[in-house]
Amino acid sequence: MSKNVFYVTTPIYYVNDIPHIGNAYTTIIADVVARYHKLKGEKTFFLTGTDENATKVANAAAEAGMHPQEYVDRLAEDFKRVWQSLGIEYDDFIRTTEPRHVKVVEAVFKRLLEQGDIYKGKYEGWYCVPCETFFAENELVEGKCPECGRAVEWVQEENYYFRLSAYSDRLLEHIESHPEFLQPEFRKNEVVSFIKQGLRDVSITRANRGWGIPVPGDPSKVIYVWFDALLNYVSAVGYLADEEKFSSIWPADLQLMGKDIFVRFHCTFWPAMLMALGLELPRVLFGHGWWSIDGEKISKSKGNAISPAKLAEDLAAESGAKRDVCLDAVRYFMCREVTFGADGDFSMASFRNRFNSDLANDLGNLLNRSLSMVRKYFGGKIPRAQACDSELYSTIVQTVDATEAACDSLEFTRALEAVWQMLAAGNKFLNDKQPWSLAKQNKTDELASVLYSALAVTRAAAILISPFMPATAKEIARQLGILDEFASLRWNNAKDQAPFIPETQTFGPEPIFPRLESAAPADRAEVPKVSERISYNEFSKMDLRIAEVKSAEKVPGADKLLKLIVSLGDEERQIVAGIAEWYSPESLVGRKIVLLANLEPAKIRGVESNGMLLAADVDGKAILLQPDQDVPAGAKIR
Ligand code: ME8
Repeated sequence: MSKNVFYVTTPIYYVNDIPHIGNAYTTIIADVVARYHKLKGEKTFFLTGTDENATKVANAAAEAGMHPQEYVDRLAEDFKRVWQSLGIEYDDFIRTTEPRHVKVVEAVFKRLLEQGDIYKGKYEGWYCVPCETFFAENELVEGKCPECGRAVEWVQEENYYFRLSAYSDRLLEHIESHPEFLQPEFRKNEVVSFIKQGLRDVSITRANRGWGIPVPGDPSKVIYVWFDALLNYVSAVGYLADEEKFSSIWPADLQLMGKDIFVRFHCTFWPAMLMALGLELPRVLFGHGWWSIDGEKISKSKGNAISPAKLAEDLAAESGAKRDVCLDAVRYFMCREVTFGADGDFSMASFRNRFNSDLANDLGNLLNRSLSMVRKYFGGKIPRAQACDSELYSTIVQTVDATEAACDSLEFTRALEAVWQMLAAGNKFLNDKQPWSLAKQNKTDELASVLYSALAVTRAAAILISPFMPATAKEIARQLGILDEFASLRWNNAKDQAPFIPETQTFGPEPIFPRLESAAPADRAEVPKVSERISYNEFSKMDLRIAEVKSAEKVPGADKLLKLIVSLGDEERQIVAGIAEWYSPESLVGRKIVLLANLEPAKIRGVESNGMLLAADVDGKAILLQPDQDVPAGAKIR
């Protein structure tokens, strides 16, 4: 049988603590990728699991006063439970203490020993237990571990070695001839220079202290945890046990991990092991960036690790949204906030802001507005129309293609941005077509077509976001009255031009993401004193207008600034606004704002600004003002 399955993996996590948003990140991304490929109708296999044979796991068990086996059994269940609560749909969960894995590790060890890729030698050197890594003297930084800065131990042992040094040239050749192999590009360079520095053979056994996989025929030693752990990627899919399964799945299409274990382990040691076994190498190894929390490293000792499940629970209690939808908000935030590959920071302020602006506003508003008008004007039944408005339809088609291209190249931020641009186009479409006026003028056919089209955008969005936010997608489908068929829809169904059966009963609208108060009352700064009085004459010098945002983009090199083109009805002009921290450019397009229109022009960071956008200031955060009803651009504010 030949390979016909898209295979994606996460690292197998050490079971020395329960998962935090860092481990959750890799697992969420893998889940998004697997769901995306499934949605495209491909067979997929998504593997995660736990790394249980490490010294640090045994140490954590000792600290908890438990036998290591009892301890890992318990924590592996905790991991499974957390993944389940995060909506992670893995196909298999491998534990390295399972016999199916141990057998493969033993067999591989024996085989590589026989063929000379493993040999016995004396090891003397430094070992870092928390990182489970050997270091040469010159790799230490001030005598400490170069990775984590903690103390290292001097180890003197008769050990078995893996002949890594023999693979340098082949590794470099493979990297060069497979440009997709190591991603992102900037980390590839790190790998190449690491290999070019010269690879040393790796000691792959340690003294047996009662935990780990014993060396076959030499039980005084256990197999080094990384040699053991990396093999999970093949042992889980039938290597040496079920050749048919194995050849339908291996090689992996995408192996995901953090940058901490990219260069040395996954891009050097792992491919060399596979080469020694005569197995194909994975198609892509991706080393993503590191999450911090409020600018600080996530650490057990600081106690700042955020549990994604707890975060969602708190959010559900506060907002009244369903718990699984709140988990989707966490998934959304992590995929949207940072470019995949780069480091990111998790702050509650930016999380809450995305919840309100992207989810409650952009996504929620389009659904709520469209469905409430369907209820008001058509008794809640999908109105009769031939198809989606043709201009809006071409936006949908372009969005599906752009989102697909972005997902294929693992640019999840860009994928979600594309969907949010489509939502903005949907909201703008309603603003432009003014269905409420059509209703007043009894233009029923046109009204039906406008609402049908707006709903078509929400349906397309539901399909495209379903890998990222599965519960939300289903909830949108439920409110649209298409829940039954939704499970059988595929990616390309987002391009259906006549996606609804007219007269289908819709439900709600029920706000999926009720807005959060922007800051907890206790945190709120004092209300500033009202300034000195001015005369009406002075006030009337200010020409305040409603303006509509036509386009928005970041000002290069200025994190806080956005450049907007706004319409005042009969003229368009450019303004610069310091709101980039709180509003994404695409969330603004189509939105009405309040503008001080006769402020003298100024250059801000070299960019011309012709007017000033007004916003409420809450603890230094800008919150835009929006008219209560639809108001034409250019309307005067007095
Ligand atoms: O290294 N930001 O397991 P581990 C982003 N058992 N990702 C993070 C993160 C953070 N702050 N913290 C953790 C091991 N991760 C080995 C792997 S694989 C054969 C063996 C994620 O429990 C990221 O994917 O230390 C990182 O590589 C992984 O968790 C490390 O998990």
